[in-house]
Amino acid sequence: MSSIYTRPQIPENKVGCGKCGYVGHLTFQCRNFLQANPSKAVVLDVSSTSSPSSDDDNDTPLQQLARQEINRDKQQVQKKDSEVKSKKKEKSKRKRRRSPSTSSTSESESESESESKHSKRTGWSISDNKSYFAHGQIPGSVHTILLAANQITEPYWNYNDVDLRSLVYTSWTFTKDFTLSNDFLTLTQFTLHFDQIDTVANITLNECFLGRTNSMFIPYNFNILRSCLQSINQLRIDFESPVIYALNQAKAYNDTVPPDCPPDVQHGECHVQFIRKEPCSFSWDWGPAFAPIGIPGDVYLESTNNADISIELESVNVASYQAAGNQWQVDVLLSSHNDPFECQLKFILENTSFVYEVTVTFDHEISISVLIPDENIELWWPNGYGEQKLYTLSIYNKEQFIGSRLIGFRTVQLIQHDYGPQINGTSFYFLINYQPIFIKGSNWIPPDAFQERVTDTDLERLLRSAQVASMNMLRIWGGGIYERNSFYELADHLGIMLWHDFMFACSLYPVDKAFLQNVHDEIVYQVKRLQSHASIVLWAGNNENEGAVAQNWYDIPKERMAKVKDDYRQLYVNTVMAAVKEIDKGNNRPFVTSSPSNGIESIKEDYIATDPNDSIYGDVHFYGYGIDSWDPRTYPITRFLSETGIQSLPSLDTWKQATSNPVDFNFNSSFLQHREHSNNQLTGIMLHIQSNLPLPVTKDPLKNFTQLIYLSQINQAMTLKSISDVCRVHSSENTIDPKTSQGHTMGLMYWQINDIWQGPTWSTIEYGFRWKMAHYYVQHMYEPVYPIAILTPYQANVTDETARISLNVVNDFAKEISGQLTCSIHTLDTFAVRMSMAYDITLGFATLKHIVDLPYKLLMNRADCSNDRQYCILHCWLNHNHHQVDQTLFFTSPKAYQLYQPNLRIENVQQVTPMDIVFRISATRPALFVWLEVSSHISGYFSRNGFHMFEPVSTVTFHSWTPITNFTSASFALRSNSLFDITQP
Ligand code: BMA
Repeated sequence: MSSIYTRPQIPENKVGCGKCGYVGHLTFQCRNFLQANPSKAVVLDVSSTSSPSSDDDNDTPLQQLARQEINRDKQQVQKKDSEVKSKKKEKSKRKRRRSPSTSSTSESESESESESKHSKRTGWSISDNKSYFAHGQIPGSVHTILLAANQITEPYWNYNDVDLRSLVYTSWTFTKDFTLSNDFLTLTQFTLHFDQIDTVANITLNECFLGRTNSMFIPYNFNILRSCLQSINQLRIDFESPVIYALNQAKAYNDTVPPDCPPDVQHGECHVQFIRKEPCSFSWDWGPAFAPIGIPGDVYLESTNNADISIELESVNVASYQAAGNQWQVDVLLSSHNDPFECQLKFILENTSFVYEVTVTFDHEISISVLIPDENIELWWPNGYGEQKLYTLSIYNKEQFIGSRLIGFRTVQLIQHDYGPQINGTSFYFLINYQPIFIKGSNWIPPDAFQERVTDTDLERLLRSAQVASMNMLRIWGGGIYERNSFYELADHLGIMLWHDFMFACSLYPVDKAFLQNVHDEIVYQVKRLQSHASIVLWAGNNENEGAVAQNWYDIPKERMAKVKDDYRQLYVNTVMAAVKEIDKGNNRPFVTSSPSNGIESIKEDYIATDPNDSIYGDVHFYGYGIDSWDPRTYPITRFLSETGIQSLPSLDTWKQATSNPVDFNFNSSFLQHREHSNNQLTGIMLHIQSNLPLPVTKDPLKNFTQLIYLSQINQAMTLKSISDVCRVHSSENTIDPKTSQGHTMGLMYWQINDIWQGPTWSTIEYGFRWKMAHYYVQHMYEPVYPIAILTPYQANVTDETARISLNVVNDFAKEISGQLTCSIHTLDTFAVRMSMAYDITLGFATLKHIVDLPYKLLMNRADCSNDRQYCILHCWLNHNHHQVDQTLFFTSPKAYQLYQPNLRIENVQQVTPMDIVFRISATRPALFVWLEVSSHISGYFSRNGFHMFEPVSTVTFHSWTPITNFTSASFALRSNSLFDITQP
């Protein structure tokens, strides 16, 4: 197998639909039908997990959260119960809508389908009309259906990402045979509904051509003539190759739209900007190009009587808080296919006394502003700042239930103010419920190349991993997908705010009429679907495209730049932003055109700032690969750092999910290079390791590989910690340097929390949910009350009279805290402390407090470290409210330290709850970067990991995601190592 990948030649004669293939915006064409409330339906296939608009609550995140005893008080739990009940109510309504009633039963297959989920999902056939034919189930795609039918091996196995590529260079036909009852067929209107279809396909039912799809980001509804339906039917979906479609669209376009292709190292596909499909499905610098073809969502056929009155709930938006009246304006959008009629609407905020009734004349669409007094509600707060109170708003027409949404009440302001005449730039921070929030977060990418493989449990594990690491925001990055409803519900419940990009990334885009209309429909649909979520606090037009235009990443000739800039504004200002403003009214959700951007300064510069990455405006993306990433001086001091990070390798257990070939388990293997999708990163990882850490000396290749994995993870962990410390220590307005105007950093979202597959990437959680060392460091560096120790200059010489160690504490809590900070100087040969100092501290809300500047030379003298500074380490403990947070400051790189055998031992391993294992770890000498691992079949996380031991005993808990049955120490297979092991053969 070669690691050099050459993009296969696509045969020229395989021409897709070309420019004329676009047949309009079907969602709008069928709009009234979409809103109809049909009395009969045949569910062709329904997923409770994969559809973006699936409301099935068999296994809702709510219930999972309840089951897993998330820390909520009793009242909150009761609230959830009532939410679940209210969801059930909506579900039962939907059931009535989509399932055949007993009296109007369709025949055999469709009847049993509507009753049994499993059978519902089966019964599809797929074929490329050449080599493959398989039966399968929906939600599914070519790859996952062929895998289940044993016709291909696991797509993530080995080099399958390229070996299976030809699967998406060809067209595929999906068919489904089904029967319909006479009763079903007696109604007057019929609609075929796809929640999601990926992506370009012609839809035919029996002999009738229904229409065409060309966006995975909008649902499709097709009106069906009665004459097209029979008792025995066949639905046929002819998919085009997305790769060939994109190529043909690019060819037919009257301009070049760079970049044509991703860099070769990504083994990817070209022209992804010409298809409204997950951009990273054509490859990214951390992910494969599977370019899936299939149906990731629900498909169903509905029949209804045109004359029946029906009202659909389109969207709910907590639009604004009216301070003058102490009330909240909640906009509710309803629609109906019926001719104008009068109705009595009732709005109930469940579990409160709030009810609002109004009589209106309904003419197809109506927007009602419901005013809810403050006294009826409690606020929704981000994680760490208070509870996530959520309320179900139910809407009725007389006594008939129309729909409900789970909403939260919070105000959002993005504050961009001047600092006065002496300071340049503007601030960039979030006020939630009028309180400034320091944003601690990360960037989110799709958790799998095949959406149908992602379960709600998977999403919950990832989002819980963010929550327990004190994160309060994730950025849904613009190269991925709009996630399914349950993702946003989880974020609402966990207090994870979302910075939501629209799905445009790292590219110019076409701006022809059809493309812009498609984008408009997408934004309208997605904003309506998502705007009820309290967690979404900001929309962003795209990822990095302002920067791409402003700084001419694609070497566009000067004379073409004006057109490129106009096109940029046409897409993100006149189309995306205009659609958002049309739907998301009020003032509770700011919009920025790009990330990074200079915020209001970008607007002043007609949406394309000279340098959209300017550190004194808006948000910044920063990657500094050629420098010592542990050195805080490496990092710009920004107002808000929305992307930054460094790669590491996933664990050996994770690699074993992708290969079993022993030669692959090598840092220089072809396989590793194949999975590295970013130029020179592997060399970079090695250089970074060499700058700060000892290199393995073992001759055992597997041990060497495992140790390099460990070292790469230490490097990533320490890098993120340095970045975070720089951000948090500049989090106050007082830190602004009058010379540079830099300071007042109010947020960090490192790149990236999760992985799409097994590879060397920037993620802190591996594919399969294992936390890398960096995620433990994130959990630590995002502690709400956190001590920071910085030596200036970095790694100062011990004779430097000017060098200082500054001790600082940040408090994110919405209350004053007091406690004690104790700092000791340690060496690695003994647990005996050389010297200690303690400070009583009191901190107000959201404060950064500088505790003391210690003269470094004097301190080193006193601690007797002057001659052997490389053996001394500062270790601090902050005790507050029965909670301890530590902080370690190396005076030089760990590779310079003499390491001693710490004789780590694991003792007293005990299962204390079905999911928690507690144990003690002991050492005879201090140990650095103590790393704990358990058997690969157990998935969960430790209470701490990658830590330093400055005491002989430490107690650690392992929290498993699922109950561990038949627990034994042997099956748990707990093991530990530390930096000392690297120095051993
Ligand atoms: C940023 C992101 C991604 C990319 C990451 C790592 O620029 O927006 O496009 O994957 O850097 O290179």
